[in-house]
Amino acid sequence: SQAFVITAGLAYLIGSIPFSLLIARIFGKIDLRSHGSGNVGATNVARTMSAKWGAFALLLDAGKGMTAVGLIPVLMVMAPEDVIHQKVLAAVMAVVGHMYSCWIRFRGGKGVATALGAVTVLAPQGMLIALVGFILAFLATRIVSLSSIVAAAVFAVAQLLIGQNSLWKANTWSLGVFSVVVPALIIFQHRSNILRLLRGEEQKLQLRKSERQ
Ligand code: NKO
Repeated sequence: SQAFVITAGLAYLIGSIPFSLLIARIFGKIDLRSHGSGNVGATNVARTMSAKWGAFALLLDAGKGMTAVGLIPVLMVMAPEDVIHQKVLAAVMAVVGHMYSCWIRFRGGKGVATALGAVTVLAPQGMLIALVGFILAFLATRIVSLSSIVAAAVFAVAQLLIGQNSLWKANTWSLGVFSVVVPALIIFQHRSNILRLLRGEEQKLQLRKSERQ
């Protein structure tokens, strides 16, 4: 009903704040969209500024996901049986807001950090398994995009196997849908990375020297 609409709108607005773009503009005096990969995400901040600023961007973008899932249900109180659906809606809309931000012509980032924040609150077991997937893929390849794609896929599989959070339980059908749809969106946002990966042109993460900030 109305509360779901307000939840969706608030979560979208939280997700739409382009923190990476703002950090690069304010502290790096660059337009992230024309530097490095051109992506408005934490990885590109690390690549074009420094690891420190990249970590800051990751923290703020993850914070959007955590805030949407953690705070909106406190502001917009719903019937207990609806709260899980409200949290799932908030999580999806924060990720969508990040990917299709109204402040930057409905463009945006790839949703990894925002989803990470959201699932830290919403599905911590699945998050931890996905994080292991990310770390192993990154240690093996040093390619962030590939590691993000692996983490998204691992999250979907883990969530469906975890069972109590799965499609098979009627009371959490929304979380089951989320666990497939959000990884699919994340992988779709990596389509240019996937083309580069297939051509063998995707670069390993190289950080600038920190004295360049
Ligand atoms: O510039 O195209 P690029 O090389 O920047 O960037 C590709 C990159 C875009 O994403 C980001 C955010 C980076 C976050 C890195 C830490 C992620 C640890 C994530 C593990 C769990 C993810 C769970 C997803 C649940 C659906 O890919």
